[in-house]
Amino acid sequence: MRVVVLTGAGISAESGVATFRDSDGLWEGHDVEDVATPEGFARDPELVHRFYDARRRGLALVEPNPAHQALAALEDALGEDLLVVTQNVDDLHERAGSHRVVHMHGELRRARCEVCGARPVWDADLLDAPPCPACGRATLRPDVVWFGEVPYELGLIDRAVTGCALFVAVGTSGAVYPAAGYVALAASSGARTLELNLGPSAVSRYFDEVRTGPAAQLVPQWVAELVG
Ligand code: BV8
Repeated sequence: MRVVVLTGAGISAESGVATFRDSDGLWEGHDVEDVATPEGFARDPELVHRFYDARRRGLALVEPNPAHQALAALEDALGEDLLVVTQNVDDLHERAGSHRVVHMHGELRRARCEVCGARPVWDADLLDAPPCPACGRATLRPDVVWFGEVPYELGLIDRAVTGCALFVAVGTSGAVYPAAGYVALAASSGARTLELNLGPSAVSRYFDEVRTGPAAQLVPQWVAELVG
């Protein structure tokens, strides 16, 4: 059975990674417009680099939680019949052992050259304008999809969502498109839909079934049911 799991910040919350909207609208003390838009980056690149450099460094301080581990175990069982589409830019799915992961909003551990388009794996800071490994220019930005920018792999994701038998959303508020539209696309393509979330989301009404609780409990339970 083909399964697509869409994850959001809530799956990493129990690993200690701040979610996007649970912190009363300010994201680690910053306004979205200032740190997650191309306009904000053009206005104050230093602020944006400091924001992402701190989050990139923060990855070393957190670990995958049982929800990430359960999805990695599910991939062991389902192989190519499972695809994880994540809105998260952390590397916790990969560190838990998942390989079939699509980061539609990019990754903290990659940079992107604004001139040559290279997307090197990147673990250092970007504040001090290091040279692009491919073209040598000091034009690297975080390889993260900001508001107003087109997410990655939309064609691949659309095909996976329209072709799956089961669509599961974990830890996402359903506030950001096109990700929030995938449950409706899955349902219209005949898939069964399940939401695992701490509280109601903006799209809970589109799901056949909604289970409320922390991901570190709900995801292992659901995976155990699925793989029996
Ligand atoms: C695009 C990367 C064009 C940065 C992010 C008006 C109406 C509709 C749409 C729009 C509009 N105006 C503009 C738009 C489009 C816009 C959008 O949707 N805006 C919204 C805010 C209205 N979207 C875009 O701009 C996108 N691009 O549309 O391009 C296009 C599209 C298609 C084809 C051609 C052209 C680009 C959006 C990407 C923005 N970048 N992240 C970074 O991470 O630094 S998005 C940002 O929000 C987050 O990073 C995250 O990825 C995303 C969604 O947040 P969630 O993951 O859901 O997290 P959140 O905090 O919101 O919720 C956490 C949830 O977890 C909660 O429900 C909570 O209850 C739950 N939870 C908490 N703890 C737990 C838990 N659940 C379980 N267990 C727990 N322990």
